[in-house]
Amino acid sequence: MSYVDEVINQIKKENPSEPEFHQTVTEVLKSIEPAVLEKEEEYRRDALLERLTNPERQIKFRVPWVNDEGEVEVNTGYRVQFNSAIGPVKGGLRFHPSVNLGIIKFLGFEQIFKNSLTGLPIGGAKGGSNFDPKGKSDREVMTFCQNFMTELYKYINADRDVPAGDIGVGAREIGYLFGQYKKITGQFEGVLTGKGLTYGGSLARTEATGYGLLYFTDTLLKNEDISIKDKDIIVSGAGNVAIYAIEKAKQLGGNPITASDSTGWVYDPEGIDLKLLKEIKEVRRGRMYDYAAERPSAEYHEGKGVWTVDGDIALPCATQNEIDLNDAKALVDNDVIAVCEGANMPSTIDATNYFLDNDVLFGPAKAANAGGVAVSALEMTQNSERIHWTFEQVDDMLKNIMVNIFNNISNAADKYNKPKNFVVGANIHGFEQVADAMQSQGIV
Ligand code: NDP
Ligand code: 2IT
Repeated sequence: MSYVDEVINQIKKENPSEPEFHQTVTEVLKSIEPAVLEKEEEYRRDALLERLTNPERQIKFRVPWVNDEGEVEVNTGYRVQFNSAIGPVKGGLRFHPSVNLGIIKFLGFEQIFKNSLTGLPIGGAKGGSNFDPKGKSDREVMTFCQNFMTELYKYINADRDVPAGDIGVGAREIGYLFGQYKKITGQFEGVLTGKGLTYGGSLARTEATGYGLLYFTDTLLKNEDISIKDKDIIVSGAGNVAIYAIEKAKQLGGNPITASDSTGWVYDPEGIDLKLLKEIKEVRRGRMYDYAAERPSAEYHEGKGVWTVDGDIALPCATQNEIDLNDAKALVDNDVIAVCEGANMPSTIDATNYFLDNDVLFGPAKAANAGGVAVSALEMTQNSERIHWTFEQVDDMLKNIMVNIFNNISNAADKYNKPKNFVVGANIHGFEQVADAMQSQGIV
């Protein structure tokens, strides 16, 4: 049995009931196998893959809080500090009822390679809670965030671990978390990113993941002499990533025609009305059916199905495994040209392989959505220097980072005789830097 297969089997055995974690470990290790083979003796001797797939530290804690009715509720909090070989660990916090240890481990493992691809000095981590912010009052969200931070603050600081947002954690939650960290520690420091602009946040962080996704997609298409202009774009999600993907897609001349949430999706052939979408999602915290009710050109569909829409480019921006093999087949039947992942691991392994086998240009999440964490790292830099850069400065750096990521993963794919297989390219390029740093630092 190959070294990679041994480690995958071991991970499955030692971490039962964590299917998403198994999925990412299998996807990453299988695709880096050619690079591992080149140094197999050394890696086996030093148990490199065993160390890589075991988090440095995982913290699980109870978060009791009192709701508006005066009742006590108890949620579970997590922080998995996966790998600090190339820098202080960094990654978002997810608040969603589906959160469990396996989900946080899958996200933390992906984050190691994504952060490495940015070229910036950040290790990989992820955290969150099964708390559901939906339907909660601002006061309840604040109380929860304060109680969450009352435990988490013990394990983080600006040079150790710097959390940020993810599903269910946006500017409001980051503000409450930051306030509580400062109250407990007395330190005003860049311990979180995605902060408000008046207290250390970076311009363009809100937009960064969606904008970065489009800079990546544009670069990928240009490399094939394809223009994004006038292309119909199918977007899923209607949160932070989806909204700013739609915004940048429009600025580049594309035509985003769908958006979705967990209740349903809209098809709007005239192009998504961004102002209305922002008003409903960012201000009112409403649902996609509210959008359809106010937009005569939009059709509303309950449940799943957004991938059946005929479009040229697909940008999944909601959640993991939202594109399965049947969805991939529907997209390929409709001659989709490119699929670039805004969400983390939105395609199942079968769906990914189907895209690759059918010559769809496929931009994997850890490359395509790295713009968010990249600008988070730029926020850390600004905080350390106690300065603010302009929107244009940050946006230009983001563009460069996304173009570099594309070039680096494309070169890595070529080097291993898998041209245009950006899954292999991203995993190998991300892995090589982390592996080198780990080997240099000894058995730790
Ligand atoms: P938000 O919470 O802002 O938005 C999430 C969107 O996806 C909402 O429209 C939500 O619908 C929908 N969604 C979430 N879970 C599900 C589900 N289980 N089924 C169907 N729809 C769902 O999160 P973000 O936009 O920040 O994150 C979206 C994705 O992008 C995630 O995979 C995240 O990990 C990834 N990501 C985020 C980055 C960031 O900077 N924020 C950076 C890189 C990746 P509803 O409101 O109904 O739940
Ligand atoms: O998945 C991700 O890269 C994020 N949620 C952003 C992490 C960050 O630290 O900005």
